[in-house]
Amino acid sequence: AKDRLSSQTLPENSATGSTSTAITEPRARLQAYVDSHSVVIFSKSTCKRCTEVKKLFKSMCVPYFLLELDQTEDSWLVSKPIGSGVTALGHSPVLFSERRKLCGHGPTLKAYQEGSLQKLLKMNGSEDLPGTYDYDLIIIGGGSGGLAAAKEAAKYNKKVMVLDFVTPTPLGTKWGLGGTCVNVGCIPKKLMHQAALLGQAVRDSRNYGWNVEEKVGHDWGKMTEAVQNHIGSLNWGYRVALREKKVTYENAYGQFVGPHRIKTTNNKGKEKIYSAERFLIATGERPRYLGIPGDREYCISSDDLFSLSYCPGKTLVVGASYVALECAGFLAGIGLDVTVMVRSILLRGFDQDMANKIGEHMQEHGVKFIKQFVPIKVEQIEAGAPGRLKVVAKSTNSDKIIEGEYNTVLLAIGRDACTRKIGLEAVGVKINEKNGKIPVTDEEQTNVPYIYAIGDILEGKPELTPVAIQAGRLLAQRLYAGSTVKCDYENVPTTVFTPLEYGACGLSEEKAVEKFGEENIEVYHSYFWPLEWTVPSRDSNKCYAKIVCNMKDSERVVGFHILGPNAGEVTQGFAAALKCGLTKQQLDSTIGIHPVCAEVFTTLSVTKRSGGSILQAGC
Ligand code: FAD
Ligand code: NA7
Repeated sequence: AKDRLSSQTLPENSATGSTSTAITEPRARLQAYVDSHSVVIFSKSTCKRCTEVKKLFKSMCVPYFLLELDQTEDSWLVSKPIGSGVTALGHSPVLFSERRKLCGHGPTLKAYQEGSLQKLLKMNGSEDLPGTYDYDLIIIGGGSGGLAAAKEAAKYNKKVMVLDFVTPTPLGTKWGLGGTCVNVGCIPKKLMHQAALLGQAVRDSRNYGWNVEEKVGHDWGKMTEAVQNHIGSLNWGYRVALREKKVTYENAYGQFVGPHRIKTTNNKGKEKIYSAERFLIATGERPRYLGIPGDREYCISSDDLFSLSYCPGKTLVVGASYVALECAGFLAGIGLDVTVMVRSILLRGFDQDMANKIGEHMQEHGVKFIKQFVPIKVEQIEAGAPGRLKVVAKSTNSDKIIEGEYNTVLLAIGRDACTRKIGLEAVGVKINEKNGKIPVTDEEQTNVPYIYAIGDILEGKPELTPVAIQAGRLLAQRLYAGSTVKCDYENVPTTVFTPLEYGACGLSEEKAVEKFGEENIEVYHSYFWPLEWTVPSRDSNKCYAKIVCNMKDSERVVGFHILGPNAGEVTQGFAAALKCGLTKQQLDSTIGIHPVCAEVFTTLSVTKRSGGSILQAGC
């Protein structure tokens, strides 16, 4: 990255024509500003280009002295040049750094993109920068976000490297390229959920005339092998895709060691140093542990579950997050004895009406819940695959202690951002010390301008694969293809794959009430009974549809919620409608598809406020 900024000191009084005597005094004043501040911006408050440049300096956290020329007594400056080469103040800002004049808007932005502005401003030890960089972009983390950004940047002929390294779990589980979603998240989770749904389908099939033997067993080993084979093919596909796109992939752990420099360590302990003009942190999260005796020795996390070499048997799931409930759901669905230990509420952050209905449904289908308890000790009674474990737990609202015996204890009590061991202090990237998350601008830039971050490690953003992918792609397009499109983190749809699936987009009822006030919210809702479930005569009036509307804004739909089969498929389409500003009236004028579950949204007529009956008897 070459320094392409021209520089000069403020010229002598060289302005032309009759104004030359008149400007002597203001010129001295301007020169004094330039002399006494390391960065000075002369701007016009109404000028868009000036605003962009001010925003840039703010985002870089570079302090500057600002003179809004249209708001000073030196108003003549707006229409007159202040020196040779310093023109058109009305259309572009004029900048000085260390008494050197920088060119206006365009060149400044370009210099920033190339990194030479940062160098000129001597940011983050940039004096010590390598003359040329090994890579244009080094991405730390080859998961959903990192791989998407790498492939996109490579499209624009950038030299890109991806570092991906999986630190094994306390029990030694590790996996291949692709990150959480592919290896220990969305993919195996959804496939195991499907295994459970098939169990239900086998039972239903008897009512549809299939002669299925009374006892139908499930083979954990076969399921896990098939799931892992699929994951293996995905891992391979990612490697091939990187090679085809000429992205360098290193299976090594990355740690910043200084400005623009990273150290990589492979599984044999071999270290290398690389430099890059820019870096992208996409290191994701890993499961949290309880910090009680026996947790790391005897408990597993979702990182171990999907490749467990033996059937987990009687399982205690600790936590009530979506990961906890999804795992509990499919384990029960394949016939295991499952108990969930809940510290406070189910699915914190999700609509609680929906969360409680999920809990009731799981309970009716055999999942046991121990509420308001937390484990305090896990002991091994007998080693084995699975062995036997004793769990001692304490009530959260009394001194009551309980004990239970399980084959497996699965911890799903949240995930920690992988940001504390990657040398961020060496480059000055700030994290939220409480949760390790990285705050970024709306362009995914950290407080260190040449370092960006995306995915699960971002503060206050949805932790979902498509979000990480979208952010990564758009970032690469902005950095290398002149795009200005930013990632929109609003109205992101999601689905919880519990036995009764839950799809949601927009606000929960609680959040909508908080935001708009209860009196301004109308909630329309209804139970429904999927036609397919009527013949086996199961789960009547368990599925549920709800929309939350803002009465002050033409009953715009601000929250969409569905509990039922294929909730993700249903929610995806409605999410597009919400993005387009869907109103209740538009939903009413939409003709349904019969006979499907989603048609219920075109006929919602009962408001929660009215207390009217919402039970349905079929079509
Ligand atoms: P990740 O995909 O986690 O990738 C980060 C990568 O960086 C990892 O491979 C990690 O090993 C590597 N790494 C970390 N530190 C370093 C380092 N210093 N050097 C080199 N490499 C490093 N999302 C959905 O959208 N739908 C779902 O249904 C869904 N289900 C989920 C189920 C479970 C059980 C879990 C745990 C998550 C689920 N998610 C789901 C969330 C989804 O997996 C994440 O949002 C997504 O993977 C985040 O992508 P990322 O790029 O931020 O990080
Ligand atoms: P969350 O959403 O942070 O949920 C953590 C859950 O675990 C929640 O139910 C907590 O209960 C519970 N928890 C937390 N600490 C404990 C202890 N010490 N004991 C018992 N229970 C506890 O995490 P997720 O697993 O959903 O994962 C977050 C991201 O990972 C998600 O967005 C996906 O991207 C994947 P609480 O409600 O706090 O009482």
